Amino acid sequence: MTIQVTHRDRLAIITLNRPNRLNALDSPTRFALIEALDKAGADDDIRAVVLTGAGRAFCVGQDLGAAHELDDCYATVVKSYNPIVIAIVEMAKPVVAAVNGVAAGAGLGIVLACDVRIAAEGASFACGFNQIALVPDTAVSWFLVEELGYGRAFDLLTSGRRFSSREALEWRLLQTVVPDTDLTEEAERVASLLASGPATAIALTKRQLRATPQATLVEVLELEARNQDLAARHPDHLEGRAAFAEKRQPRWH
Ligand code: T3D
Repeated sequence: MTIQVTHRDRLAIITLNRPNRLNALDSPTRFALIEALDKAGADDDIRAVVLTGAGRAFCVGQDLGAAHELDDCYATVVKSYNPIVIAIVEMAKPVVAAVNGVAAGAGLGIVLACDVRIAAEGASFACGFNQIALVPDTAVSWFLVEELGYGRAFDLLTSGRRFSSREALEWRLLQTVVPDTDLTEEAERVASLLASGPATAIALTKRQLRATPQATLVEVLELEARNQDLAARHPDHLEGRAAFAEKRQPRWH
């Protein structure tokens, strides 16, 4: 199984599982990942997802050994890379990247698509694409410019420079860096915390934040108003207010 899924409490833990290929993505692995993400998104018992890699890498992007997949890059990207990004960003649940090792190429894009990014101290990152005369895909261009601005994005992409977890944290590509041995526990702790939160409000917040970069201020104000209306009508809001008034922890639906 190139993608392994385990369920723990209300978490789906999705592991890229080709450790002897540094979790490089071949076509079956990409489609299995899309399926695992879609299933987690549709499963009402799952409230948050952790995405990680087996072995010493998180994911080194396209399996360069599967050369035939590069014959029709447009189809490969549109049919199997883009849907991975879309499955993560459109999932109405938080997705936590637990970056256990090197993330390169599309592997970097997958990390950047996640809502929370936690990395092991020993993990590292590289863009990769230009070094084999390809261009960034898997939304790497979008996320790097969004998060770092044009200049640093251009430098990282064209130089191919490998950068550390510490640098990624400093540049705010990551939320947390932890000792290697603490990664799983920390990622699952953060995911569990999110899973125990008010699911609808968190899902609407995610949708709202994801829409913001493309929208005008006026559009964001309208979206906020509409989502606030939805959230305010949800039983979780009544519970939140009651818990606040009674000075107790809320019990979310
Ligand atoms: O249509 C389409 O498919 C287009 C889509 C493109 C999406 C993409 O993701 S393109 C970008 C593809 N990825 C890369 O270009 C990254 C290539 N790898 C590297 O730059 C380096 O390997 C790393 C920086 C990731 C890690 O370096 P290091 O020093 O830790 O390991 P290494 O020695 O370079 O690699 C170890 C082994 O993994 C090595 O195999 P060997 O010699 O031990 O048999 C290496 O060939 C293999 N490996 C690394 N990356 C890939 C890979 N094998 C297949 N595919 C890879 N992407």
